[in-house]
Amino acid sequence: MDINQVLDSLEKFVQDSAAQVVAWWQNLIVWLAQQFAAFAKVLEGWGVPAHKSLASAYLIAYVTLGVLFLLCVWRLVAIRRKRRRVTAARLHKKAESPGIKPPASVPESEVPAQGESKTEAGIDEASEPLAIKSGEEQGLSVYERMRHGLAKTHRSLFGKLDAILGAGTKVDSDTIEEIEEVLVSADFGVKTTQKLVTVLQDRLSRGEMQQPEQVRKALREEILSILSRQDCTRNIDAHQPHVMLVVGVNGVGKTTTIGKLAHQYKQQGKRVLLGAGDTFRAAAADQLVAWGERADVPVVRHSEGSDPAAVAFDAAKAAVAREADVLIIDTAGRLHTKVNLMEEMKKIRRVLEREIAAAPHETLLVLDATTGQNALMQARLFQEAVAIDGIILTKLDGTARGGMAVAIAAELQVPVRYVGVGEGVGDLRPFDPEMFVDALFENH
Ligand SMILES: Nc1nc2c(ncn2[C@@H]2O[C@H](COP(=O)(O)OP(=O)(O)OP(=O)(O)O)[C@@H](O)[C@H]2O)c(=O)[nH]1
Ligand SMILES: [Mg+2]
Repeated sequence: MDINQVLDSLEKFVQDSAAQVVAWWQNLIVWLAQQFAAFAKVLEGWGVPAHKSLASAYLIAYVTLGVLFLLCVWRLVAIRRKRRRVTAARLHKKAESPGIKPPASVPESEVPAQGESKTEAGIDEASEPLAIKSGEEQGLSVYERMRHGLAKTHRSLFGKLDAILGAGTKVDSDTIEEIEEVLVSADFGVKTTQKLVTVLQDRLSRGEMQQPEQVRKALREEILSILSRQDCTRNIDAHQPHVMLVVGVNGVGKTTTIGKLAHQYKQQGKRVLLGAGDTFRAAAADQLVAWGERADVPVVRHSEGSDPAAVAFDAAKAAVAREADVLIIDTAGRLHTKVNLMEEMKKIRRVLEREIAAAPHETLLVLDATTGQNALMQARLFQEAVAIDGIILTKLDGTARGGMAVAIAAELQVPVRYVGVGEGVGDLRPFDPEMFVDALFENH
């Protein structure tokens, strides 16, 4: 077969195919014309004038097809939006899952090392530099500082709730399921989330919650009610000196918090004394002395490796002798000896009690909010060993896990007394549930 023959057969094939396609289209057009003519006849039967029946048939067919096309597009967009929301919530939950490591006991080997908490908080949080300037130094109001500190949680919680509760959303059990995922990812804890979800489901079944705005309102109300169950205030004038023992695992922010507290009490005109009960390393006492200098308050310290209970004894004696209004004792999160940390805490408490009636008047547990559910675990352990009067939740500014405050209030029955929202001296705020919820829910 030569090239001409090949070209001829190719040409024939193309011609045949084109003829077939043309014939197919002709048949289709003829068939459609027949259908339209038949439809026009039907319309005539319904009283449409003969000269308008064909045009009416075309018009009805086009309008019907147009509506069907628009319905399909709308449905596809709705499915895509829903899928994106669910995937985003799942990814967030995965990214923020705390990786709970239940310690059997708290001594040395099992207490997380300083800095570990930041790693557990996730790459995002750890890599973000912490604010060094306090809100006060930036000239922000108390509420603005709280808002500023809770910005990450607000963005995460509010952003996701917004995606779920967009305008025109039909509130149903799927919506509540999606909210459940968001709450768990913001570290409200499984138990607390369950409580909140049950309230939402009840309201939904009673028909009280049909609009997205009603869901937000119900959630806000319920969170506020959980947070308001405990009395967060404390009178420090009942005893003189009022003795505060600050405990918590290492790196959570005990020393920094004591520095901030000393500054606040000093500003209020109180005579403050600090006790450097963390004798684990010399730098710990140096750090407290630096805060003491900053707040202009004296510090009782011993050398590295000495008995923390001896520091507590000397500090208590000095507080009485100097007629201090407030004595705050720092403690170590881990020990150089194999002595159980909790036994050491009990010993410090016994010494204080012997020297000053009913002391310590407050034992405050410092928890790092960035560690999520691990912090709850630590709280339970400390609670079992020493009576905890209040919680100080630090580093709320560096995390999207602000839900921790709600989980603590709901699950530990211990009030959150203060929240740390930055490293600056003014970045420790007495915990105000109303302000906290506003900072979480109000549009920033
Ligand atoms: N962003 C932020 N950082 C904080 C906050 N509170 C403490 N920190 C930082 O957390 C780190 C550890 O704080 P420390 O006060 O040394 O913690 P600690 O519990 O005394 O640690 P140990 O003495 O090792 O047991 C420091 O870099 C503090 O500046 C807070 O509320 N927000
Ligand atoms: Mg310290």
